[in-house]
Amino acid sequence: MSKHKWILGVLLLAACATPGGNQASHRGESRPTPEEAKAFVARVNRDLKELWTREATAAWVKATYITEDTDRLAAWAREEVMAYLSRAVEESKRFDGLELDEETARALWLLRLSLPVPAPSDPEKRSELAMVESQMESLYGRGKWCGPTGEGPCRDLGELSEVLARSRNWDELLDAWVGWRTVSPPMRALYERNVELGNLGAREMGFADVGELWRSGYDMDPEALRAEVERLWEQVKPLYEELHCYVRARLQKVYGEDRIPSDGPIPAHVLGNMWAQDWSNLYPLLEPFPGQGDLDVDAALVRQGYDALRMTKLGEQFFLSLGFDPLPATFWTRSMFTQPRDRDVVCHASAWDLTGEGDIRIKMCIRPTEEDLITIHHELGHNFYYQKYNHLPILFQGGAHDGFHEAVGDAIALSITPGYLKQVGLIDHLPKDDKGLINFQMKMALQKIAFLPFGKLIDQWRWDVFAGKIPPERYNQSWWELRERYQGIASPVPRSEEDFDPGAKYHIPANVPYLRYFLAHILQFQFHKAMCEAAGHQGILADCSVFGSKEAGEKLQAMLALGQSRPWPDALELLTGTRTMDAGPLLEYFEPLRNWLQEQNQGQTCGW
Ligand code: X8Z
Ligand code: ZN
Repeated sequence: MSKHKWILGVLLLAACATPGGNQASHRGESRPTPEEAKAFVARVNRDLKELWTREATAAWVKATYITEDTDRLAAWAREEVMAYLSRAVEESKRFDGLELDEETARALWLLRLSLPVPAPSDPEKRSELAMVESQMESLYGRGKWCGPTGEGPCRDLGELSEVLARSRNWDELLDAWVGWRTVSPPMRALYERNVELGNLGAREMGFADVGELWRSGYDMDPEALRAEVERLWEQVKPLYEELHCYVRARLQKVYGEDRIPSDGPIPAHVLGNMWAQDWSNLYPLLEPFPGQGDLDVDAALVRQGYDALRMTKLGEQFFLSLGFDPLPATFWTRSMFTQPRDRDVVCHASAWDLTGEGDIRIKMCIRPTEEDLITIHHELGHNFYYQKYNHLPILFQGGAHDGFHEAVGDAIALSITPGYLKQVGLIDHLPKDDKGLINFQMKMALQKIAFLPFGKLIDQWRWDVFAGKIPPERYNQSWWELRERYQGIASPVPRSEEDFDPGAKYHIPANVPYLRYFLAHILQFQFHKAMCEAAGHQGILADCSVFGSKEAGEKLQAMLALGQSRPWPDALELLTGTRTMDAGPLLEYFEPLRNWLQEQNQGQTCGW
């Protein structure tokens, strides 16, 4: 984009403040035409591409170098986008009720959904919201626990997560768990304001509140979406309960009956992860058949001297084997692969598309672990999705719905089977029999099944917060009620409204909707099954790796290339032949483990 063109764009915006530029019809002097609507959309697509590039550039610099100054720069750039969108949506209302072609109507609808937390049109409030958002994310990114006296040594989230992952010492775990949660109380007041201001913005966009805006991005009535989520949850809940039952009994053997109850929730700090959302770090404690098949990828990565770049190359290789185009040279020079030693950054992994035309990157603090290798595949899934839909107008550049975007890399990572790991030399020999399969499935279930209730409850909490059903004075209490109800876990120490535990999870201060991950955990098994069929895989789903299958790659790419230009069932149908989300393939995948778990749990009191 030329600088000259950009300045012109800004001047135009400032001068007439009408993205459509057609003042006459705005005043109602003549009824707008479908052609005008089309021209309006074309104009908005052009403007947004520039504005989003500006915003993403500032956001990138801030996320990779947090200071008060980059906070401000990012907030200003965001403010401009917010201001533009408020005006554009207001203007687009003149096309309401007009008979429009499908594409134009869809683009106008997507325009209203394009900011997760839209700003009120009042300039002061808008600027306040932009700053509130920027500050919350920075508080998270900068967060450290310096011990009870505050004198250090200080540890960041990466270091504290390492304790949660590897330590089996109750008090050490507790210290890291409670310590990280000292980072979030200062976010509480900001979050309250975020809710108030966001809701004002959402109402201007025509939604009851921010939660309704979020539920409106699924090509169905927002209430129907709620029901859809419940339906999917009911499909998978029995499997989660079996896993919970087995894990609790085994943890009781490690930590004792006085610490792990037989029939109550599991303390949240002993599950191997800061939020108890992924339990795979407990695998060494829980391995069903010890020594049957060596799945220690962590050790292999270290032994073979894998660094961040080589791990990322391995990820890219998988996509290339499916026929995807390589990542651009700038991906390798502009991404942030490791944690810098000299400054604060937002380490939470993310994938970026800065320009909508090829400047794609990842930002991660990669360590040589299997968990990070899988996350790399997750992030690359976003990048390859960007590449596939970059040809579309910017308003159509997005996942079929946001769960699709999150599911692509995960679906690929489901092909990281013991067979594939052997092929790339990350394990020595294949587990031979059913025992090896159960071991592998346990590891997968600790990632995928353990996640499901967490994936669901985060936005259940936020939907109710935005709707005012959970007022600030019950933020923390209601958070723990949901954690207990869905995950069957409990805080290991008493909590109060002095705390703000939701803020200790990245997506809350960063305002990233979370339902997408729940849906992705269902969808990825649908994608996997469809790709395995295309690849001609014979045998059980858990054994399938589509590595090297151009047929699987072609089907996947056809779906990705639609971006969000069509309702998501059209996209899903292209790959899977079905138009509904369904946990059937997930249940099929875990069938062997489920039978095994049922046997193990016989005679146990499950539930909490
Ligand atoms: O946030 C992420 C990705 C970036 S989109 C690393 N995930 C969720 C989380 O970490 O909580 C992936 C799984 C769920
Ligand atoms: Zn993601």
